[in-house]
Amino acid sequence: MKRRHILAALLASVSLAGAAQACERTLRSSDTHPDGYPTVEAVKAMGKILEEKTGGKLCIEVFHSAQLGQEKDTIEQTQFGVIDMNRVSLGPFNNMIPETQIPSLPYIFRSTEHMHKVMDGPIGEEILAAFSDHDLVGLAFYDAGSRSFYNSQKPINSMADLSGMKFRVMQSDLFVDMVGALGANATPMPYGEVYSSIQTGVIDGAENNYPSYESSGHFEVAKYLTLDQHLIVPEILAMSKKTYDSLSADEQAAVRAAAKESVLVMRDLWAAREKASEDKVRAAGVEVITDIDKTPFIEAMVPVYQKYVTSDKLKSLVERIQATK
Ligand code: BDP
Repeated sequence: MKRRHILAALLASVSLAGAAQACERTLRSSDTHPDGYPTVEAVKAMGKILEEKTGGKLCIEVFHSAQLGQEKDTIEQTQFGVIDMNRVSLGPFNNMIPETQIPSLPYIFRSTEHMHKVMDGPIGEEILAAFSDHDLVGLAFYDAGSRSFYNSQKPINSMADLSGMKFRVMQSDLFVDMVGALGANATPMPYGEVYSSIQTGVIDGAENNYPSYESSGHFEVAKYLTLDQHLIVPEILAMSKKTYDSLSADEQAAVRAAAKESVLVMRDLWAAREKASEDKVRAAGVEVITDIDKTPFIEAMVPVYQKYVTSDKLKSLVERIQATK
């Protein structure tokens, strides 16, 4: 039995070495989510497409489960070229790249279809291009469903119920103000600290989509979910500019095309996972409040828009998004 294990381990290492050798260069990509999560699988799919397009020259290895660090740190490392690629929410870019604040505005998108229409078109390209001033190359947007509040204390049936409660948000001033405008208190912190912070009562809850709420285990410690759907923030797949500049023009084109192709893979995986995650948390006894009047939430966001949508450029982005049918 023991010898079999050793043999299996040996064979695995040989085949791993074989796979690595087949590629001239393996790009390292970071993701906070666990193996099997749609974003992780989509970047793996991109890797396969890229390997094919470059005749085996370029591959991607996805370091999932925050192996390379929490998002803010991995973003910096990607800017420095220590990490080649990163799949992150747009949220942690908000304080650095003003354009990313616009698709991160609460209730800016009417639906996921509306978000797709906007981000697949010229507005999406404009926002991707904004990354190039920050040592990054924006490659594609991925889905992240809609984000809603969950907590350990009580069912939230109206905006008034949020009053005085403490919620974790991503590290973005915009989200701190969003929660404040709803009458609650926001605590920005890395994703990896949320579970224990809810468990120990440092915060009452957080906000996220079904797949993250489920895969992070947050549903185990925060059993009340209210589908107010305040955010539909897309995710970004970005490459370090240093890495990108080190590629030939053909390879750069292959990277861009492979990233775009992986978006379609991602959308299928996402739809299936959203449903599976919802089923899992409901089966675990989570109380899901679906009947919630969003009008007061939307109205409360006026000062947030006023604070963040300041320049002509940002105003025009908002107007164009709202005018997209
Ligand atoms: C998830 C995003 C992930 C973020 C996380 C968060 O996919 O990139 O790190 O939310 O709330 O939905 O920090």
